[in-house]
Amino acid sequence: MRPERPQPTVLLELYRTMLLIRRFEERVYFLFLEGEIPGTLHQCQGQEAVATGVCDALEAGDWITSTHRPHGHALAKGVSPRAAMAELYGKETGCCRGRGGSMHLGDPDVGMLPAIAIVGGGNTVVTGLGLAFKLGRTGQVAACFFGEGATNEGAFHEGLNFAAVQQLPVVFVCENNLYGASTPWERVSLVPSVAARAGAYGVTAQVVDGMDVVAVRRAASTAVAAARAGQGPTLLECATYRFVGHSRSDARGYRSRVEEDEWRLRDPIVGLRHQLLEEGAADEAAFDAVGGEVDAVLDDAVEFARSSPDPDPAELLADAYA
Ligand SMILES: Cc1ncc(C[n+]2csc(CCOP(=O)(O)OP(=O)(O)O)c2C)c(N)n1
Repeated sequence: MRPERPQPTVLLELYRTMLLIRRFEERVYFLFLEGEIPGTLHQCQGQEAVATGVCDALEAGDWITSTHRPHGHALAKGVSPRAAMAELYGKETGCCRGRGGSMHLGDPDVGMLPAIAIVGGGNTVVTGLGLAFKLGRTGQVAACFFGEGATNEGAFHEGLNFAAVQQLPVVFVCENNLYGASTPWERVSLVPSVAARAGAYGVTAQVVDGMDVVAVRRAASTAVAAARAGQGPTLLECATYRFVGHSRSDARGYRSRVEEDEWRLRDPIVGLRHQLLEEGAADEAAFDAVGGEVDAVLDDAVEFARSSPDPDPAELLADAYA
């Protein structure tokens, strides 16, 4: 039986979210190079379908944890572009009042724990969220984004095992983009897939085409439904690729331009656009309208961030616990 295809309005909304993430990242890249945004950046161009598909499968009251590469997760979960941009600028109006910056985006009001940049850090914290939801019988689900590199951290194994044994309402979402910084996956694992590791803990796992937002959303919906029904965690391994370097100072010498070009042909945004045009579900005018809308949102976000106040230095130690 062919899986049911989402309505055109849903597909266009998924397209919009992916485009928002892509254009947010492109803007941020130039603002960083121009010296407007401090620190460093880990960007997610190419990986938009994973954040978008998973977050669309979650309810507003569900939670996510994220990593050093959190911009897409934040926007897909509903952190406002204004608050995300202002956070990158280190402004008081940012979603963490400018204290966190790029690697700590998050907003409890939309169910996103401020991102944890320690690789594998979210994999145990998410079990705490899941345990709280289970004990409180809240009906909520927690999803944890992480890279394949994180699966060589002890925290990945501890988190997965604990969630399995306790049958917690958690979805583990691995974004397997093939490289942990400059290290290829096959150099650090004799097991070819991350999903295979889940079997060791009795966890159901699935490999998903992470360049296909509809496939990700479908797999995530099944996993979220199982978690909500008390059937415990699922691991989704989403096969994806980051089109850019690991961080802003990465010349990508560890992979070939040919490989990059091959993955670019599978761009999730271009792919969905082609499908919608072919099916007659949307026309060029609809895409132009979405593009214009996204650009206006980002113009506003940049303007908001630029004109926002810096945090008050007198409050430097407020909210610091150690
Ligand atoms: C515990 C820990 N070790 C090392 C680092 C430095 N570091 C930051 S990102 C990264 C690579 C992570 O790769 P992966 O988990 O696959 O995520 P991706 O960058 O591909 O999204 C490393 C080693 C860190 N932040 N935390």
